[in-house]
Amino acid sequence: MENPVTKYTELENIGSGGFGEVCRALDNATGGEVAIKKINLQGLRRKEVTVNELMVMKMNRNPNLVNCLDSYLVDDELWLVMEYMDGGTLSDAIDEMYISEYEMAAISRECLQGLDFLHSNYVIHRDVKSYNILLRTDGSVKLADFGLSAQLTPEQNRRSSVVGTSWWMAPEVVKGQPYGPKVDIWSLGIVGIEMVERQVPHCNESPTLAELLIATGGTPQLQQPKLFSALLRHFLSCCLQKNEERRWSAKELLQVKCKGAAGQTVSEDGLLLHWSPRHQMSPLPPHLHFCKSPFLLKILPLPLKH
Ligand code: 3AM
Repeated sequence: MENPVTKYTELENIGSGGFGEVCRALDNATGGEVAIKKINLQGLRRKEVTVNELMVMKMNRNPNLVNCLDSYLVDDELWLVMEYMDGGTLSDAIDEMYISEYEMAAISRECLQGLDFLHSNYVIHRDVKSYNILLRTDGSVKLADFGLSAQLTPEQNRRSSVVGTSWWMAPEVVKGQPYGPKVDIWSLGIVGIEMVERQVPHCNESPTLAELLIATGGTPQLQQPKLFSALLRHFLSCCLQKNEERRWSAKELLQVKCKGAAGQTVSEDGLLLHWSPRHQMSPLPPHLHFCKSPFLLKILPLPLKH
């Protein structure tokens, strides 16, 4: 019933897309920053996707998901008022700075916590990619954009529609086979390759060819695996198992005691906390070394959008 136009002061447009636009705004009552996604509701498909996004955001609150604070219908637009993530997307971070293995482990762990929460609530995100992982300069990492997510039930726990962004899609998705929550783990493995190599496999191919290569190819490999620690390689191989049954779940990746590929025993804190910061990708242009400090949670000390 409130009027969002008087409740918030819009500061700047921070992005736009087929859906409409996202702006940064101030909540006049609290003085806090928010992001407002204004979604144009014209067109039936957009309405379904939007309602989906709103429902999933409202029903699934977690520190590793971008939370919806409010929603309004303003003329032909749905306004989603969300937590403002001042560090931009992980994709921006990959383009603009060097991410050490240590930071990569922390980012992956935060994403896995968000995915574990979604999967425990029978939700598949279905569009995990670096553009949909948002960062805040206090070190928070959150999954965003739930427009393509699917709500499962204990009885009906598989889907088969080919949905997502081609380069991050799991083999069972591109093949149109029934699939479950582990498609998000594959996509997170591709994000892992992105963080390490600064590009996804088949990045120069068209979406159709990329999907064909995912369906017919083997497990995606690092171009220079020896530059990285055994634990990082092991983590990627756990995520990028073509056979869904052999692919690890979010819970397993976070909790299960395991042995690293090179025989290191990993304690019960889990695999992710134990990547060694000593093994870092070194051949990078000097200007990218400015934020190399390997602190675990304060991962992004510098504003990214300059
Ligand atoms: O266009 P770019 O990639 O710069 O990061 C999101 C994207 O930025 C940003 O809006 C653009 C279109 O999606 N965005 C989305 N949700 C956001 C949020 N909650 C957000 N930025 C900050 N906080």
